[in-house]
Amino acid sequence: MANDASAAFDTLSPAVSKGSLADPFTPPADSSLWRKNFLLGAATASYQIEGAVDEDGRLPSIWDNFSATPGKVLAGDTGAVACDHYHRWEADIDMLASLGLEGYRLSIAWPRVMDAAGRPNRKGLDFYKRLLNRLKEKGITSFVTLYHWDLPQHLEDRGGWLNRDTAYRFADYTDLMSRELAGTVDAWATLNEPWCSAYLGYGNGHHAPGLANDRFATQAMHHLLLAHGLAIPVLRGNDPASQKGIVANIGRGTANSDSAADQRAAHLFEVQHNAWILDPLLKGAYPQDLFELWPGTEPLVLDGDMQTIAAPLDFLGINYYFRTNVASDGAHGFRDVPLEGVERTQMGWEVHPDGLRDLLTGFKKTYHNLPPIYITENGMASDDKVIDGHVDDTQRISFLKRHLAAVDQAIKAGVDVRGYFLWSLMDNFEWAFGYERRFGVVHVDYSTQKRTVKRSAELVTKFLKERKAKV
Ligand code: IFM
Repeated sequence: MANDASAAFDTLSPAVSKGSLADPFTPPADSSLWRKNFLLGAATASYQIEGAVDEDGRLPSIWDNFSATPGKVLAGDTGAVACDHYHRWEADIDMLASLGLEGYRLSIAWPRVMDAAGRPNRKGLDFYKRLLNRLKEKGITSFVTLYHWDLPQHLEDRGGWLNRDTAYRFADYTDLMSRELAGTVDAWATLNEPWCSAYLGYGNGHHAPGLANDRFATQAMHHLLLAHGLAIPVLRGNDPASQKGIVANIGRGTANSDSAADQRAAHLFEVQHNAWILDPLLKGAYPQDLFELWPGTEPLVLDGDMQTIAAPLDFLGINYYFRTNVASDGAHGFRDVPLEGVERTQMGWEVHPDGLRDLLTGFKKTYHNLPPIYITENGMASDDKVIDGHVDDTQRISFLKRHLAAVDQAIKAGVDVRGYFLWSLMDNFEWAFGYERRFGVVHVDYSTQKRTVKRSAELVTKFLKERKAKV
């Protein structure tokens, strides 16, 4: 039972530690990942793991309501219990530490820490204080995301991210968190993946709050970015020693043919997925061709908003998962053309590590002020099963190795990448896909809450131990 996570598993399973198992993970000797200051960690998010949705004064979030609505989440799953991390956090942090992971990216549930009148909820705050102090004791670098999609429902009732006022409420929430938690957080990220909040939440309705309107998506995006811009100076004032940034999901779009129309389609795909977020943050302007593509969807932008949004960043968090092959839609947009015969994950997403390298090196050319980068999420879902106490997640091992190699190539090409967080520390509530899709490097049996370390995590641990031992 060496890899039973309910026990202390400082030791690796005999097969891995004795080297009798092939090691298809460890990076080659010339990889920059051997640098001891390259942070290797794992990430989670509050609604996906915590459970305890109505304990200790937590208010309802948009995801409680969305997941309780029939037909919105696969199998009717909800985050009501999830990984029960709210009660098991100590064992989970012990597990993280025993895996040798050096960084932990978590998010704070806004509805857990603040009431509808903006007053602190002490019990909720104490949960995060205890957790962050424990990470500090263990010497684990903490990356804290303030908003990973669980908006308090009372704010959605007043328009959510369609209401400009939500950006100011977010600044108040940031103020409270950074005063209360100053000194315990190494790096703050304002938002996780504003593109997903805006487009999946307000554009196509696949995520909470479930609205579907193109104009809503762009306005929500503007208010999210404004919230970010308002929060950065608040964080600087309250917690000067920490790093401040934001986390963006980025997408690689490649053209289905050499035709000018398909090349333009691939360009527009990347404008819509990447420049739409990175241009306002790093250039203080929205990309022009975005609204030519979708006329009439321009958000309402007030004087001064773009300067607020372009507040200097200490780091940029990048989440990367897959590539999309596109062709012209015959008008002035693009359409997906899924490639045949390519490797895919349980999500159906194409495995394409080069896309990560190409995007990173492209950003370096496009943005002269590109801040230091952390890959704040990368990983894959597979239908993992525990067999004889082990989970042999072969595809994930290969996926991680190839994506880390892509990061190494980007570093060698001059991109300042300082760390990488596995998505995710453990299997969890995968939003509209519920518990079916397993992204963890630790398996969770949801009927018993037993954690089982997957082979991928063991190999990461083995590498980290070897790296630590190197003089
Ligand atoms: O699970 C999500 C996470 O919450 C945000 N980034 C993508 C992951 C996989 O879909």
